[in-house]
Amino acid sequence: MAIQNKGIEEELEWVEDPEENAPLRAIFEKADPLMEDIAYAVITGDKEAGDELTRKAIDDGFDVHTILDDGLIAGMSVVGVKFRDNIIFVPEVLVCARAMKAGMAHIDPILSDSGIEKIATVIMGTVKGDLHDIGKNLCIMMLNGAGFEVHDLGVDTDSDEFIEAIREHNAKIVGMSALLTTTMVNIGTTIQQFKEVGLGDVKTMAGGAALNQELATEMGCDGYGKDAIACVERAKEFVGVS
Ligand code: B12
Repeated sequence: MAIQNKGIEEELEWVEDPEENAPLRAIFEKADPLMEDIAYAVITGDKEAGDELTRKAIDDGFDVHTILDDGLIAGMSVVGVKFRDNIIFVPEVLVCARAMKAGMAHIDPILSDSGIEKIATVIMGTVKGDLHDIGKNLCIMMLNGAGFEVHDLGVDTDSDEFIEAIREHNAKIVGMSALLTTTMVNIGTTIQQFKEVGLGDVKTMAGGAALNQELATEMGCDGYGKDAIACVERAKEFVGVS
C-alpha cells in the first residue's frame, strides 16, 4: 500500500541514503495509515497529536508493539537521520522527544502491567554524561512487562549511584544505556568499579545507538541488547528463565 500521509512522503526525502530510506519506507507502506500519522507527530514534534493518536490507536485495538515499532520508533528514526545530517538541531529534537514521550506514556501502563510474580530486580540507568533516556525507558517498560522489578536511576548516572542502588535493592542485574561515543566508555569504567568494590558477580548488560556486541564485550559487559526485546532476553538469560 502506498504511503497515505503526504507529510511522511516529504519527510522521507530527507533520508537520502537508500539503505536507510528503503527499510523505513517498507515500514510505512505495510503499516496502517494511523501509524504513519503517529510517526509524523513525532517527526514534527506535535505533542498533542502524539498523545491523542497513540491513545486512539490503543482504543482501536492496535498492538502496543506495532504502535511502537511502526509509529513512534519509526518516526524517531527519521528524526535521528535529520539530526545527524544537520537538518534539525537539539531544540527541535527535544520537541520531537516530547511528542514521542507523550505517546509512550499511554503504552507504559499496558507494557508494565504484567501482573506476574517478579522474576528478579534490575537496576537501569543512562551512564554518566549522557542525557538520552527514551530507549532506556522503553527497555524498562518491557522489563516491567516481562515480570522484572526495575529501579530506574534516570540519566547521567555515575558508578557510585549504580553501586548504591545495587546494594540497596540487592540486585543481581544492571542495565546501562549509552548513546554517545564519548559516554560509552563510562560503561566500562562502571563495571570496573563494581569489581573494585566487590560487586563483580553482578550481571551487566548495555545498549544504545553507539554500542555493539563487540564494544560491549570489550568493556566487560555480560550482555548486549540492540533493542528492548533483546534487553529482556539478556535479563532472562542472566536468571536462567526462558
Ligand atoms: C532524541 C535524541 C536526543 C535528545 C534526547 C532526549 C531524550 N530525553 O532522550 C536530545 C536533544 C537531548 C539529544 C542531545 C544530544 N545528542 Co542525541 N540523539 C537523539 C536521537 C535523535 C534519538 C535517540 C532515541 O531516542 N532513539 C529512539 C530509541 C527508542 O532508541 P535507542 O535510544 O537506540 O534505544 C534502543 C536501543 O538502543 C536499546 N537500548 C537502549 N538502552 C539500552 C540499555 C540496555 C541495557 C539494553 C540491553 C538495550 C538498550 O533498546 C532501545 C529500545 O529499542 C539519536 C539518533 C539515533 N540514531 O539514535 C541522537 C544521537 C544519539 N545524539 C547524538 C548527539 C551527538 C547528541 C548531542 C551531543 C548533541 C549536541 N551537540 O548537543 C547531545 C548530547 C546530550 C547528552 N549529554 O546526552 C548523536 C550521537 C553520536 C555519537 N556517536 O556519539 C546521535 C546518534 C545523533 C547523530 N547521528 O548525530 N539527543
